[in-house]
Amino acid sequence: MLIRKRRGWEIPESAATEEALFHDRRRLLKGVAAGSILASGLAGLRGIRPAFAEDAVTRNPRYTLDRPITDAKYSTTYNNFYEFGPDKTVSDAAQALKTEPWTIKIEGMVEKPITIGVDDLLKRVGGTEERLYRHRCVETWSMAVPWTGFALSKLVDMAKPLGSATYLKMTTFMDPAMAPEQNKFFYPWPYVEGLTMAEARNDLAFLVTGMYGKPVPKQDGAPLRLAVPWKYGFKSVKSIVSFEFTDKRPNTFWEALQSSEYGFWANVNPDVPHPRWSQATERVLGTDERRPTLMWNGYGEYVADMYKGLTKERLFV
Ligand SMILES: Nc1nc2c(c(=O)[nH]1)N[C@H]1C(S)=C(S)[C@@H](COP(=O)(O)O)O[C@H]1N2
Ligand SMILES: [Mo]
Repeated sequence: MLIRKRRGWEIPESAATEEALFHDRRRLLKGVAAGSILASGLAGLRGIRPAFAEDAVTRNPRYTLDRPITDAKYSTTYNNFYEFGPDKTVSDAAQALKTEPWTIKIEGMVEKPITIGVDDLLKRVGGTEERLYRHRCVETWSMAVPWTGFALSKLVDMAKPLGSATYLKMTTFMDPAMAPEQNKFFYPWPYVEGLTMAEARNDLAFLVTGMYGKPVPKQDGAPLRLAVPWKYGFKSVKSIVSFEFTDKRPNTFWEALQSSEYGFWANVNPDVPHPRWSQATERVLGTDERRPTLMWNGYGEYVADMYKGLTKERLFV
């Protein structure tokens, strides 16, 4: 008999049904009243976090791909998540990540700092949408993924940053008992990333809560991670617990480790090699294909204008 091993991010069917029933009772009752079939309603809710189970996620047609979507079996098993280990095979170890409850701080130079649970945050920003994005790791592998989430600009609007704020600093959880690699002193934990305010307000900057129509797996940065697809993958910080508005450029994790190789900007550019390898092409996960890497990872029409005049910055490292 074939017994499929349950992925860490799929909760048992029994639990999903119970939880969905409890949190989504109103929708269910409405459905029953309208004579819809109970069973199909439940199937649709399976494994979906209650906060966004209310509506089916709609795909935003603005973001299209030039390549097939990467099969989930690759993008959920080939990962970078250094809190759980330096290898690509961290998906099992990452199941130690405890995502409930998950509290997020919006702090620093804002009108009114708040602490909010991730489900409440989703309600405050008005729910989620799906976007198809490319992802290009600085190590030259790439993937194409349907993310579910909301524009980072919505969080910025909600936060009401002061005019003096020039950067948004985003920080991953810090819990060495849960993530043993955080005991290693040579890493500058916790993982920190940052964007300018213009970048944080850019339409493309996306906060991810789901992947392939399901909650984002732990190994991919549950329950809330960033996707900034015109930048190398290390900018897309996972499992965020703090958004801090500041007037100081954040000292980001990889830049702190090795600034000559991983800078603050890290915009994708096939013509600017990494000090140790070419960035001209990329290996598409799940295929033998190498494709030419695109300037701004193909997102120039959305982002190139932001960098005009920044001639003194190392925009592509
Ligand atoms: N907190 C944290 N965020 C992180 C990383 C990490 O190690 N820790 N790795 C980064 C890198 S290098 C990449 S390429 C992407 C990988 O995301 P994926 O595993 O979902 O493909 O996450 C980024 N975000
Ligand atoms: Mo990466």
